[in-house]
Amino acid sequence: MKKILVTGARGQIGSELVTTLRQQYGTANIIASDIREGQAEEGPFETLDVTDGKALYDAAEKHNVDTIMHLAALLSAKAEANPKLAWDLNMGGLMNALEVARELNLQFFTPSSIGAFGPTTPKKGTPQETIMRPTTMYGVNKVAGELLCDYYYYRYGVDTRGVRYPGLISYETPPGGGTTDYAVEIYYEAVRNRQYTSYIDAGTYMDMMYMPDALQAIIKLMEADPDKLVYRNAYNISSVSAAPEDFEKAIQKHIPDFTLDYDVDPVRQRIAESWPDNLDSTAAAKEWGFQAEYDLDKMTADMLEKLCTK
Ligand code: AKB
Repeated sequence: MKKILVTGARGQIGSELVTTLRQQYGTANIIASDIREGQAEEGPFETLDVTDGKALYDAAEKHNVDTIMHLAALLSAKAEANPKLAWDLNMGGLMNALEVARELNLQFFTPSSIGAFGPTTPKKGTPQETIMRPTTMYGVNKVAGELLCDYYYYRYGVDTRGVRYPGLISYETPPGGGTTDYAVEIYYEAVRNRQYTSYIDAGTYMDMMYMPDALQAIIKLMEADPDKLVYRNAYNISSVSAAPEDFEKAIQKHIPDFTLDYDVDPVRQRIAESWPDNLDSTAAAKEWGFQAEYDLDKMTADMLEKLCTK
């Protein structure tokens, strides 16, 4: 039976990942941790700042975990507003978590992102291996993070694994400080006000994914046969490539009077334009069977139904 410490457990991915892992492996075996205080009555919880390496080590040792899923990080727009903090948290936290994995011989997962790519990367069908010259602090952190995880695998044999996440869409916990957040807000506002003003311009394509597919990807990758993993730390995964007007049309199938207009934020628009339109996820499919279940229409139907009954 697995025993897993999840950092950043109160964030968008973490909050749903902990629930899914607890269903799969048992509540007592999943230790949620976050710098924000949590609800210990829902299962084991540690208040934890990942920039404190000793506290991270103590939590992992105390609960005798065999795996760390390290999610604590600043997203792209927040990182752009505070690059020094982003470096300290995203790189310092990752280094601390990898050190704990090395010292305690733990399996390790951390997400990379479409943000690891930059404006010189091929935009369509972005290959698994290609030019990676990001122009954001978040992207610099993600590329360096991928390489650092590779290093811990080659140098120390730590079983590091990871995926490059697209923008993630969910109805439980809203994201905070990302460039792709509009694709979550649009659903909330469609249900609340039947209107949304997008800070990302029409015609700007990015990869997006529904949370159930994102969570299944982690579980599948972590359970995959290690001998099959060539690109163990940074698999391209994708399911939906969409621009704001694609969400508009998909939502209008359920809410015909929904309207979308634009008030473009230059910072997040610049970040979005530097990212790919859609990634090629052939390696993930071949090496560990990645397959998304949700396309734009299926995701939209589920999101709107869940938000309407929330
Ligand atoms: C962000 O927009 O910063 C994230 C990401 C794509 O990594 N959602």
